[in-house]
Amino acid sequence: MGTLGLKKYVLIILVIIILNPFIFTSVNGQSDSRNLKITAIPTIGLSQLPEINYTELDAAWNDQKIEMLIIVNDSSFTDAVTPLMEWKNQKGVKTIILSNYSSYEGRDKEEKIRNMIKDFYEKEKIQWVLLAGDTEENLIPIREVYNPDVVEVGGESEYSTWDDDYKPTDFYYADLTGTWDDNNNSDWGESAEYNGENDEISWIPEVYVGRLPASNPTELSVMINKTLKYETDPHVGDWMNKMLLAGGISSYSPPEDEARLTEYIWENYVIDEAKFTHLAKTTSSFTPTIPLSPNSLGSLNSTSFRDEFDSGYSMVIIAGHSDPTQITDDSHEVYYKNTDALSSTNTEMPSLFYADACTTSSYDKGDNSIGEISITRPDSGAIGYIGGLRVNWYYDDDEKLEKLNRANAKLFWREFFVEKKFQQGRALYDSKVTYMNSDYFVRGEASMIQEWQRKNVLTYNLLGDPELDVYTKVPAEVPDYFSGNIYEGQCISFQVEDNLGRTVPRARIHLRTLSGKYRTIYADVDGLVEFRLPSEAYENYSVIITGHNVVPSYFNFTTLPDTDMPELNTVNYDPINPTATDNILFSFNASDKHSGVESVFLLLSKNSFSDFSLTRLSNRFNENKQEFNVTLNKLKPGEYSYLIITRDYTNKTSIFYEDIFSFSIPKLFTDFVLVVASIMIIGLVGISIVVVIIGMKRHKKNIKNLR
Ligand SMILES: [Ca+2]
Ligand SMILES: [Ca+2]
Ligand SMILES: [Ca+2]
Ligand SMILES: [Ca+2]
Repeated sequence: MGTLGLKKYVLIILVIIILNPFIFTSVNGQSDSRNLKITAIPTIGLSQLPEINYTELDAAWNDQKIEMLIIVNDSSFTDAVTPLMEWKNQKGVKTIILSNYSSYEGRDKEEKIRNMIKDFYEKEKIQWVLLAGDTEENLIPIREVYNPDVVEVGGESEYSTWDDDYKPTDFYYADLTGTWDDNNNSDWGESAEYNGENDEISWIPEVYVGRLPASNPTELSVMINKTLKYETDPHVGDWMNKMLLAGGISSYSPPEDEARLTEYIWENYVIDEAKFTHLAKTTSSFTPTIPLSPNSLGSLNSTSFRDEFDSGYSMVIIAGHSDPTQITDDSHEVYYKNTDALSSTNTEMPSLFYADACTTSSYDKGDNSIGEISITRPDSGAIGYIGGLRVNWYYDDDEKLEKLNRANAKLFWREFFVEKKFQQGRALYDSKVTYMNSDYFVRGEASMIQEWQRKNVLTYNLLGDPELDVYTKVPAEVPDYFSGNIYEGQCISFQVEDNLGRTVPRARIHLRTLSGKYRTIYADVDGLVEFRLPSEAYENYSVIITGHNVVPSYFNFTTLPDTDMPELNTVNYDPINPTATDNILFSFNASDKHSGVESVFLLLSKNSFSDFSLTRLSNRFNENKQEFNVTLNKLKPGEYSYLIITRDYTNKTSIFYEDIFSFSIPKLFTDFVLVVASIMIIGLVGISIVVVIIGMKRHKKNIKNLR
């Protein structure tokens, strides 16, 4: 390994060297300029270096894409949703309100709205869609999909007089790549079985969808204000760290205990994150585990669920049977009614409410379902409600809790707690994908050609803001990561942990300037974030950090000018005596105290840089590495000199050169090698002939084997 401990003999931009070699000597106070090959360098100018391409960085700071759409029927709803849009924009989720669906193509309003969402999905970077209006009065209609599950199952039908063939779903607005009507017969979302060829649905959603089922602007304001208060000024209390789980009896014969599911969820997911209360009603074949305090086990009955719910829980699941207005089970005891929802007293403690049951969220059929009432309650009830619009399914003897309803519920809470997807829309839609990729499907027991599978994926929808972070703990502020000196063009990296030392997964770091820069960077699931500032000094930045269990935290800073020249600390190459058959590995350690190293250039020349090859090694915008390595192509024999240039993110350039920056590739001894080789070949042939001859003599019978 050739290692040179580099002293900074040369640190000056090349232009100066070119103009006057003596300046170098005086600037650096180096009387000893013996190593400089200044006269040999003049053909190199900095203009020959490729420029820093700031396009991507500039776009990130000046042209942030839209991330969220709030869709209203008409401008009479705009005022109601404006405060939420303003807050989303303030925290850095770039959001717009749309009502101009009628300017998009489509056979009906649903298709126009979806084409509008698609258009923004293709042009912008939208992840979140909030449908701000009820399905009735044709405000924001829901897509009716051809999904005759009850007909296929036989002997079953939808609740009441509801249609057995066509079922509503907002999944239509989330999957933007499926045709949804391949054969153009206005039977939407048909499976390949009915369509005759292709599944009309692509089952991977592109955006996360939620709905606020408001019938008028006043109702919408109520839900918007509840959402806004939850995000910006919540009632702080122990409720934020609590989950209520309730499992009833789906069947006495055979015994089907949903408490098996709710127990599985707390044992595997909840216990590491939150306190909980488990309410269970069971058959004799299942005895729930008694959890350790402060968690508790209680009996599920006609008052316990309602009373606990009203006492305040951030997260709630109940599993049983139901119709739109009451949740019950095979014992016919009623655990929760729409009238309970209408008088909920969990004031300023609204829950993410998951109802693993049929039809509780049939918001397209009037306004009296448990789901719709829970979400529309002012200040109480639900901040998010996930439930079925229609009948949905479970299988008996589902030991692994991997089928239909149980898997849907289990995987939702798994995404939420284990994958740390604390935004309710993300957890819901990602859990659907997880379900369809689960072992149950992989091993071929389930398929999306089955109408009951389609039904379960389509019918569980979200009422509420899909982007909202659900609390699992009392929130805390985060520390000021911008308190030290911050330089123009600097790459900033840190791990977001709140003031209690808790990691903030997917934390949102939003920065803006008065000059119009606006950028949001998301941390990864471990809270790690890395991004680069623009190369502009004396810019004043406002920062807001938000995220799961975070009190919105505000900071500001001003960028300092980069006054530090980029350094080259070491250069190595290997092998130290290279030959024409080697691929030389060059490695550099470069640094810059302020904006950081942008590129290291290696110039290699056989003629004192009259011409040279240029190798560029760069940092990406979101990295700040100091070690750079490159393996060169094989070099022809000759005497080589090399020169290294380091550049920082403010375009400051330093050049490093000494006359020991050279090596030689020895001339290939081609003739000699050939002669030797032919002698050897002759020798080998001779020997082998001898062997063969001898062998033939000795082993005539085995002659074939000798070949
Ligand atoms: Ca069709
Ligand atoms: Ca899709
Ligand atoms: Ca409704
Ligand atoms: Ca610098």
